[in-house]
Amino acid sequence: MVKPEEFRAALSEKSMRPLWDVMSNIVLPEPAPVAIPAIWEFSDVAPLLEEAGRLISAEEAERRVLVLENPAMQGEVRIVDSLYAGMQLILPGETAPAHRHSQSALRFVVEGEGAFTSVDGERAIMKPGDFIVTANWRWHDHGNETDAPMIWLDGLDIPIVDAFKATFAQRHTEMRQETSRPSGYSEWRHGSGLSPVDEQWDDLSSPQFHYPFARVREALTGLADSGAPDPCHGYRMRYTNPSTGGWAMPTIAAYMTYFQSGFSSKPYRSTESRVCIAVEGEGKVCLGGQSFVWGPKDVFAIPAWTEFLMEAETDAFVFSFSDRAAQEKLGFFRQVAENREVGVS
Ligand code: GTQ
Repeated sequence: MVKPEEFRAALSEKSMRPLWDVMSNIVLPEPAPVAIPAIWEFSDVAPLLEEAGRLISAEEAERRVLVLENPAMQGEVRIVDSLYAGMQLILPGETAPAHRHSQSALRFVVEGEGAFTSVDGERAIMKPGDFIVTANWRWHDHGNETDAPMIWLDGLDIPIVDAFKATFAQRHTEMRQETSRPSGYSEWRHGSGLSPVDEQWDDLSSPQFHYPFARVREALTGLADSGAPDPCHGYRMRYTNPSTGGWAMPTIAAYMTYFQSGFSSKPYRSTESRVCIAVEGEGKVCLGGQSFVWGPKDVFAIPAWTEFLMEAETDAFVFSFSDRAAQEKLGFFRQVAENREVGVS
């Protein structure tokens, strides 16, 4: 009989391996993310972004972005296992040149007002708290014709696309694409509870690509005046694709949450890997037993299956995005609220 080591060596030589050696590392009883809970305080990010503004132009960099990289995944260019996030700066007079790629992107506006991101021929004029979708393979460029810097958080599904090795990217021949519709056009067509008669929207991303904060804020504060918060989520709503009622993006789920001062959540965890950014207000989040204090513009990462507890010290709005949209489509998504699995008897 062949010795076990010799057998393993013979297998290795022929690019094989016994499953029984590795089974328990790959088919796990529950999620074991590589990413760890982490926070990026805006007071740390802002001066470094300013420095980046002196070092390189948006045009030279193509995108002047500081990647928020999970401390447990250095070199992996991601904030959690399945998602990328970065803080993008565009200075007055600059253009981030037009390109397109297989990855879907979202922008969440952090600072500045009036710069634009153009998607597929339409400009979204950005204000703090706005959520903007850049559907995959759509031409997009960013420009700042105001006299103040503009900063936003980018969220992309880069690690998801990479898992499939399905990526393509292209530079446009022009720095800025031509606009073919006025700003606001998509919102007029899809953002008021109306839809164009007989339109068959077959893109996987939302036809309403700009979701201004003002309307979201009004909705959430109105709801808070009208009923009790969810014990785990506070007043939490998801951004929807008005043509389907589903998520605004095919892979990435996006939410806005309102917490009233003094709110303290019950424990929650899910298989989604999540990125949060505080818009207004202050609070604390306990992530897998570790406590983080957050304030406006701070970003924090909640890896998959990490139990978390939120506390709001003041009234607060927190935007978040996760890989839930992809997970639901693939049948992976699970959540546990107040120690009970949701949707499972
Ligand atoms: O603005 O198109 O943070 O293509 C990373 C890749 C931003 C963008 C990022 C990108 C973009």
